[in-house]
Amino acid sequence: MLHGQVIAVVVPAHDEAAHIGAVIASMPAFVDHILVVDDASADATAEIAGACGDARIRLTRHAANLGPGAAIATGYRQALMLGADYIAVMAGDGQMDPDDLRPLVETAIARGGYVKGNRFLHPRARDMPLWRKLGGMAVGGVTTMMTRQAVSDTQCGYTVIDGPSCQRLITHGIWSGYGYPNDILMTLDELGIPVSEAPVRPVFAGQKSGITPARAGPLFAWTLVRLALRHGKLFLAIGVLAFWTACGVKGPPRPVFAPRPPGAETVSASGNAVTRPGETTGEDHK
Ligand SMILES: Nc1nc2c(ncn2[C@@H]2O[C@H](COP(=O)(O)OP(=O)(O)O)[C@@H](O)[C@H]2O)c(=O)[nH]1
Ligand SMILES: [Mg+2]
Repeated sequence: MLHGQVIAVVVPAHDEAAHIGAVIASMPAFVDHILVVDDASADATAEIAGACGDARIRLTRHAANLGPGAAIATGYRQALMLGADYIAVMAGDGQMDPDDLRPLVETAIARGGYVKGNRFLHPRARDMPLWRKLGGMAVGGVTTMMTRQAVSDTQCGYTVIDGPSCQRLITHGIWSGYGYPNDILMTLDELGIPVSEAPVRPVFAGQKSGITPARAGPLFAWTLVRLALRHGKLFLAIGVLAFWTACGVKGPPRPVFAPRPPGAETVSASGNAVTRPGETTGEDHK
């Protein structure tokens, strides 16, 4: 607990066997629940998480790979069922400094709503690869145009949300693929939920991302078009599409609105037990 509040941390993880153990081991003592969501990893991510012996862990396995947004949504639903007052997201790849969690949560307690980490505001901002920084700023600029929120590091996944706001966000729905940070910001704007920022240290220590420089341009252009359409901003969608076409980019890189198949989640009891893909424990966490 922190300042009398129940704190949960959602840890989305896909093929993070190399990092997940360290992420769990570094979780601050004030965290009450660690909700690891294994997004159908092909490696030993779930086994390592399940074997680390931390009583705060609750491990969920998606039977199919649904994307980082869907993994976060699964964790959010569980955190709400556990009665968390504040829910953070900390990636399973070790790119989020656990020392930044406390100030993020305290900002959420002070201001309410949604708090987003901002790597550009941190003294170590120069540690970010240039293409990530410039690409992130460009996408942030467009997202800010689509919302009334001046958030500069829109692609940072290190966040905290208060329980009631999380309930409203989940009821509205979260985009399953890589556009989820932008989708969440636009949904929060529509719901009138306040967004604040707090500096977080950028960590780039050789972790692999699903976003490569070659994939980033078409992925973000397509994401922004779909986002604009989803949130009723047709003219912006046409503008982005025109720009994208003018740049000679062909075809979307992958579908982003992955449906959630029935029975896609399997949930273990808290502790070390790990369910196999396709098996269930009989608990209904949807
Ligand atoms: N690449 C990828 N990551 C996923 C997926 N589902 C959950 N994740 C987790 O989501 C987090 C963020 O993904 P990552 O590729 O590192 O995004 P980035 O840090 O913004 O480049 C990581 O902890 C991943 O393990 C998925 O389908 N693909
Ligand atoms: Mg990452």
